[in-house]
Amino acid sequence: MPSITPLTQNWAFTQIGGGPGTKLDEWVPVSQFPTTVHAELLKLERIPDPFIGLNEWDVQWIGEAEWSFKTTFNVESSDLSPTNADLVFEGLDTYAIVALNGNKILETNNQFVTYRVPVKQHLKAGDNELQLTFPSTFLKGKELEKQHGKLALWNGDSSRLHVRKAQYNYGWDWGPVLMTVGPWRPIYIQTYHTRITDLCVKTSVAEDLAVQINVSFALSEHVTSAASVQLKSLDGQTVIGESKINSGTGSGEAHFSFNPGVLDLWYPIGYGKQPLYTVEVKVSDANGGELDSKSEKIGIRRARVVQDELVDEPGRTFLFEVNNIRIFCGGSNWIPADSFLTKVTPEVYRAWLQLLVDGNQNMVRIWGGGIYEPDIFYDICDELGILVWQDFMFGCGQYPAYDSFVESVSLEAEQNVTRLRHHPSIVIFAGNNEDYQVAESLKLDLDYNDETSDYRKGTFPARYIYERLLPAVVEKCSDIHYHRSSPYSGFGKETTDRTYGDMHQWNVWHGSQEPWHNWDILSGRFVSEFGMQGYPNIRTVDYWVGGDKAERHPQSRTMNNHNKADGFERRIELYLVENFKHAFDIESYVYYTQIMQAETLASAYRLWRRNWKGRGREYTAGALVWQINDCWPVTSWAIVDYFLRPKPAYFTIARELRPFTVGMTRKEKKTATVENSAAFFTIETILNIWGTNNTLHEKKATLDVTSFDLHSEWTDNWKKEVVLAPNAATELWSGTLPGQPTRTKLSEVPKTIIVSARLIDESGTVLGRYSNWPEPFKFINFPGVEEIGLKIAIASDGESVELSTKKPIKGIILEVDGEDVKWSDQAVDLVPGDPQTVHAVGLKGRSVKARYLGDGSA
Ligand code: BMA
Repeated sequence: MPSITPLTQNWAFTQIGGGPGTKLDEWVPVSQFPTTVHAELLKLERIPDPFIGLNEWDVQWIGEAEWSFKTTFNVESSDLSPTNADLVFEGLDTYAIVALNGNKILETNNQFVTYRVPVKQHLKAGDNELQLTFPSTFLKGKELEKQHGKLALWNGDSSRLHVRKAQYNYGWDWGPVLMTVGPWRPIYIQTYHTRITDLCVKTSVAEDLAVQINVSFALSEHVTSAASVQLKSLDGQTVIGESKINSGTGSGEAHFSFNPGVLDLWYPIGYGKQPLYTVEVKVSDANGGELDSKSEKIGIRRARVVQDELVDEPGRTFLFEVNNIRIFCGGSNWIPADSFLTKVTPEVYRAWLQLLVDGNQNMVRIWGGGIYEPDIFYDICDELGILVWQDFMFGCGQYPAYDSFVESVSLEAEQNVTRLRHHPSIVIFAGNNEDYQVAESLKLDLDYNDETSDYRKGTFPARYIYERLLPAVVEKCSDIHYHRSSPYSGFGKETTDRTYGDMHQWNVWHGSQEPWHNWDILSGRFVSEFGMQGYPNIRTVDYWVGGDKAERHPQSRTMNNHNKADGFERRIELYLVENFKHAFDIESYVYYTQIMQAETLASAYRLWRRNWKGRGREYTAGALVWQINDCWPVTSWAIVDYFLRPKPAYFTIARELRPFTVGMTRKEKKTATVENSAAFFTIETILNIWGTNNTLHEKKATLDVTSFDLHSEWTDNWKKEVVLAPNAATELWSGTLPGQPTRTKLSEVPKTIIVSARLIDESGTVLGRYSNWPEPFKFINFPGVEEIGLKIAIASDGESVELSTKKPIKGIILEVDGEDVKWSDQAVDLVPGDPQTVHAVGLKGRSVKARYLGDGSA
């Protein structure tokens, strides 16, 4: 049987070659393995924490220096008896020259590739020395750029386009420039006579849900062997199918067929369970001696990307269907969870993905400027039922397609698709992030009707990769849908077309900087990116301020360094000034930017989920917010910050992704009462109410609508029995806003009417609630804090915070001094007669502070 020996001990590292800024001219033992230079120098306190203040700029020398790692490991002579001995490098960042006992055995140029090197001839019994030398990736990229030409991009140094390294390391509009270097993934020795080199399990599930499983495997050596292929339940106990194979060819196949209902299908969260099976291959020699065994966890599901014509709108759907169920995808974009990836443990991944599920989200997009995440990420998505959109690692650039680049990309794609293809959670591969948008904006050679040219000769050469190389690899190695890019429309349309494919709706924040209230007219068939910035928790701000009181204000140089978005000042203030009377001390700025982000993003999900109107009317089939996480402490579009502290937007989004929700809009309808007159008119305020239900069964409920006048005791309530259609949005009511008389002059200031709508089931449980306020909020003259009468009571369990009020309140954000707590909700909208309880794990009876609009802070 093959044996694997991880090489994790006796590693040391040093800086090579002297030169400016030499800081480490000795061999120093590493603190962990795998590792990277920054992580080690930080542990050694040889560098300041790049996440604090302006320290990022004190460590740039590391990215331009040369580094080396070495270890010695012992080999017993018995270890050398098997026919083969390979050294396997699962991830070297990025360019490395590898020597074993002084013999150069490998030269690498791709951070995303696993390198396997036969080394039997170089190994000796006793001590062996392995040395990895990493020249500067940044300088390598510069050389390649000089050689092959400067190309266009958004974010980072243009030389990044020539380098197969995590692109965000070059800096992004939410991330620092930290050019990591080192052996970032495991290294091990594998000895064997023969081994199973490839185990491929292709599952196809027919429309009637009958299942076909085709297993194929290959051996490294063509030996006469017998193999058994077993399909087992996940616990390995029950053998569901078995096939015996005798072969001398070094490969084998087995096929299993099952009628509908025999096997348990894998469903995304909210639609069923996530059963997993195991396919196990055991190969033995002619005498029955086991040669090797390999198993793969699989989930069986029928996943399709459906692009059907719509009943009554132009274009086509872009929706995900699993096991014949059409899924509204409410989720997020994922970026690498740390600038220093070796710090991201399986526990950290689980915490993030559990947070995503706890936020009622069912999809995560792994964005093209990061990394192909480790197996544990996808294992957890399989387990939790999170659908995965996987980009190939290209982001916002005019990438080259010269032979050596294409060769490296081809290996990278083949390896990563092969590694990822068994995960039921992965439902789409996308060729890149926004590279067609770069091409469109620069008017590069991009004729969407030209499907035949050799694009490598034009100004958008990477089209060859996205339209020839990658689809071929995905087709050959998996049965997962391939999409040329995100965004991509297809059907000859540009990426900004809102009626085909997926789209990145950045005209709120970027582009035309639309008001977020226009999300309804900015929607698309599948909105795979959109966002709004918000400050993180004040504790996170204080982490990067590092105690420097003079810098603890929104306009400081330190704050600036912790917001990388071009023109962020103007954009944040644009949306604040247009909507909120706000204050400028840092605590208030955290509050107002967070409420702004929470409002902006919640309304996007609310308005786009309304477009999911059942079969043939899936006008919008998904919304993936940019971004769920951060890679360092920063102000960005993230809805959860680097320290996994959710921002209020995380909770307002979670409320809009509950199985049942209620939504409302109020729009003014102006009608001229005298022909051609601009002076004589009426203005009615029209209120529309709808409900959504993402379960597969219709839901009966009571729609309970209460309207309040903020400046008097007037209220109005009515109830209506409603039926929410299954897996769709249902329009429930439309009419004039209660309590708001028709106006005839603009000087007649509308009343401040707040409408609270709740969906209540037969047991009295509130399925969903939403309060609709007059906007912009800045126009509202809030009553005094006394009159508002917010009451915060801590229940006897010391962790339940009961909120009640005398007047409607908008945007309550709760806070405690000292250690943070795990809140169950934030940015709460409260109305009289509908108290709400927020759970605060870790509160331990401490008093709770609240900020809200009209709390007197502005
Ligand atoms: C899109 C993303 C990222 C970027 C974000 C915010 O372009 O793909 O590249 O960080 O917008 O600007």
